[in-house]
Amino acid sequence: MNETLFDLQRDQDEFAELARRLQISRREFLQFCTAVTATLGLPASAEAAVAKAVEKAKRPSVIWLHFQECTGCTESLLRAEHPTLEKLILDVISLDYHETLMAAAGHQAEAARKAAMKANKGKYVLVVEGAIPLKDNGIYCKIGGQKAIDMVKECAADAAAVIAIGSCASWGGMPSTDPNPTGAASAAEALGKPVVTIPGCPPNPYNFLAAVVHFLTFGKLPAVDQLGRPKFAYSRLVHENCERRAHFDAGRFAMEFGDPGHRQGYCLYKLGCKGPETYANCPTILFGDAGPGTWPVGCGHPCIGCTEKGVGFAKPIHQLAVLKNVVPPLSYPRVVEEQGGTSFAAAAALAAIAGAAAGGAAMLARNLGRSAEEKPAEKSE
Ligand code: FSX
Ligand code: SF4
Ligand code: F3S
Repeated sequence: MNETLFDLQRDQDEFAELARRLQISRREFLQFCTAVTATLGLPASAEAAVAKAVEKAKRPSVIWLHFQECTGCTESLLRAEHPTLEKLILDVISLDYHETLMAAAGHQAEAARKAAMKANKGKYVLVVEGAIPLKDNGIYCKIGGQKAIDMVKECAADAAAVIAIGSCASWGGMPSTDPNPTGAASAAEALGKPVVTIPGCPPNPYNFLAAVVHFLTFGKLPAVDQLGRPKFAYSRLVHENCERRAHFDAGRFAMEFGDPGHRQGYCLYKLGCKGPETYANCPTILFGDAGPGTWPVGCGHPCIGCTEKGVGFAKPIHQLAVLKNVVPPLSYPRVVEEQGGTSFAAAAALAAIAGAAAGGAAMLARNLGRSAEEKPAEKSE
């Protein structure tokens, strides 16, 4: 542990207040800071700054709007198995308006929103959950008699930052599925300017929390890609970190749900897994703080590409994914056909056609041997 963290650990009085609020031990708190620092892709030396920010920074006022969605984003934040997660989230932000959680209703709720906006003008963080219908002048979603499009514009005008949480607010998500009868659109489209997006249906609560902690620690939201997604969470394909990737590389695939390959944890590509074209950190940070295997592929279901515009809710579940940056499977043995007819030279030629390097061809030869030895997944009778 570095010196600054050691200092922090000695700072018993200050920590006692935090421990009382969160009902967690110092050990749990430091573990949390380590996890968030790692999720953000920051060096271990940043842990102390993260710990200090969470412990002492003034909690930013957050106004959280709900539009066309299922409230799964909020549920995933609050229903984590481990009770400290939602406590931490509610501790690091001052949630001044949230229709699911606030006790107020009707005019009282709207008055609370306006009061929070006025008191924190230019400083509050606006979180948008759900898509915003733009068709027919936006009449398909109203809150307190106000159209969603008008409310989001009003709230964004004086916000310090806007975060679109979930795929609905990030790119339209499920409500925008063809034929999109309400013209459901993203927060960025509705506002006509880019916003930070945390896609996923639901999104991973740690990604939201890590983005907020970054804001607390450095006074700004994290670096994003061209779609507004924080790079710390969305710069790698699901396929790159998937625990079944070795099976993909070796040509071992589940062909049907419940077949021998599926039961042995083989790759789900041929069941339509969209991991090869979906950017998200699900396999590395998992979901719900509930232990190993708690993500779609870990549970035996193909990734449906829920974070990715044009994939989730757009492509049929069992359609094969586009392979974005891996050697196409043509260079691997085909598991449903008889093997052994392909000579090494022919396989190497295939690999070359596919753009594989010489090392790739050697790997291919190894994979060919392994697959032939290990008898591939067979179709269930
Ligand atoms: Fe639901 Fe959120 Fe999906 Fe959408 O999540 S989990 S439909 S992304 O806006 O509530
Ligand atoms: Fe994992 Fe899906 Fe890639 Fe297979 S295709 S390795 S199951 S992400
Ligand atoms: Fe979504 Fe795929 Fe992750 S379905 S939760 S992006 S594994």
